Amino acid sequence: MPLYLGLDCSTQGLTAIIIEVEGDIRRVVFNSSLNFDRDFPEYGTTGGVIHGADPSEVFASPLMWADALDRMMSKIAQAAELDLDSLRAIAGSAQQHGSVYLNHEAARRWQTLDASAPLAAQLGQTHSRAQSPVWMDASTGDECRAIDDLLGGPAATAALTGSPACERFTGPQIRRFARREPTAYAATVRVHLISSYLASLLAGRDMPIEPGDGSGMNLMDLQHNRWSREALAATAEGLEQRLSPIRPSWEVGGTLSAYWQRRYSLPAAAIVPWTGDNPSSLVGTGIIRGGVLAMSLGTSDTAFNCSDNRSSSASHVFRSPTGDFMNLVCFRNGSLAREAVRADYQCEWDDVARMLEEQPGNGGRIMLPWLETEITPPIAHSGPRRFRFDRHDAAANVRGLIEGQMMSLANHATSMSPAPIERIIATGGAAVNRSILQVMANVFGVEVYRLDVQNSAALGAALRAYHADRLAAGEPVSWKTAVSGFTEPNSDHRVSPNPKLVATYARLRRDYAVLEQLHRAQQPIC
Ligand code: XUL
Repeated sequence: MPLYLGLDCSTQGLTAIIIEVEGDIRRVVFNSSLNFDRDFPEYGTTGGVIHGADPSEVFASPLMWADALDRMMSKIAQAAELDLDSLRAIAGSAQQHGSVYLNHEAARRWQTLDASAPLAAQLGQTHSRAQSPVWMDASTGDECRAIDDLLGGPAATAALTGSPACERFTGPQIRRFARREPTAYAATVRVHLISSYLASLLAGRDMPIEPGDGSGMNLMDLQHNRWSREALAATAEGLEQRLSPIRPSWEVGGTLSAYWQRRYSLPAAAIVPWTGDNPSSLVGTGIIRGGVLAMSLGTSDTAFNCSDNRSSSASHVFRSPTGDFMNLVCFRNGSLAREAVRADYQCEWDDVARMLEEQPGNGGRIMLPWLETEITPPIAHSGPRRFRFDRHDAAANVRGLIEGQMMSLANHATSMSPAPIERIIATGGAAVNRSILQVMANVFGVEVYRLDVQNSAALGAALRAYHADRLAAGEPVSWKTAVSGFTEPNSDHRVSPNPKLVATYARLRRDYAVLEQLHRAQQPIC
């Protein structure tokens, strides 16, 4: 039976999922994760990253990611249950936006690796920058302002690239490096995304950049899936020659290099371009058409959809690996805010559930839940705003926060979605909390499902590997066929709205929108 490997290199670890697909038989046959802090302590990371001298600088070592890839391939090779001769294709995803800087030695070294020796030890002297800035890096504010100014302002940058210049995006990272370390930039022959870097290590040569992850760089012309001359010029000199070409997501870009084939007795599997973790999750949650909204309840909360139209009210518009657009709104006040309120009022999750069920709608009391500065809407001054209650009422505060978050998500996600939202797929750590999903169902007025598979990005990668392999074999499958059997929501995990409460929240959502409008800061922040 053909096997397809999907890898996801997230901020905190590396996950591999292998699927087996033939006709109606579709199942996950391998699912394993490595954690950077626990399994690679020699890199000294916390949460998968290290902070620079300036705390706004956040990095990780590209060698750590290479090391993790090597160890994961070794785990896969040792999995007795897998017939790896049937491994047809490998795709992947990685945390978005981070950049890897390579010198002239890299491409030659990738071709001449010794299969009897570990990968990372052989990659010394191939990087022109030892540490890679990652998406949590916030040191590029000046660069963002400069790029926006050169492109005609944040709205013009967003119209061209899908997002205003954002601190965590790759273009501003490259600009800062080129200006602060011109000699090291001059020695850089290739700048990769983390995704395209890892794909290149598998193929043993430079792999292309894929439009889904390319749209997180402030460098790609989103409409045409090509490098934007203006954005390149606003970022750094000689940048185009340092970037791989942008190629379609579904186009096989290489084969597994001799190093991996010999080291782990693997076949010459096809290497499919890697994408970003968010676009990959879109496929891994089965969101390949409009009308379905994914809600990822994580450190921050993110709502995203797949649409043939780009939304003007999204925080970011990326390309979906299906070729459509992925509209995304990002809320900084997610799980950290929920945890902060829970800690403040010394509640367990059971207490939170009880409070939410006790008085849905909070008796008309509303909180604008901006414990931290907020991205959506742009709010520069932190601190929750309470209406008709104060900080002493624990239950009103707990309900106020979670209901406020859900009303904000609903109002903004609805204005981002051209098609009516028919159903929500909830993922992320807080999605295991049924009482939160119940508030979500009541506020949105639609059914909410939780997916069984935890790592939707790695699953999405495996599904993309399958889709690209069939296309290359001249037996293309539709995206619907590609995701079927893996991404159907489990009806045991369905949460249905209560019609009476839907009406209550519809009224409250209007009040919420008015209050939010009154408090919106003037200046957008990213
Ligand atoms: C998306 C973003 C994060 C990273 C890490 O724009 O910055 O979601 O992809 O997961």
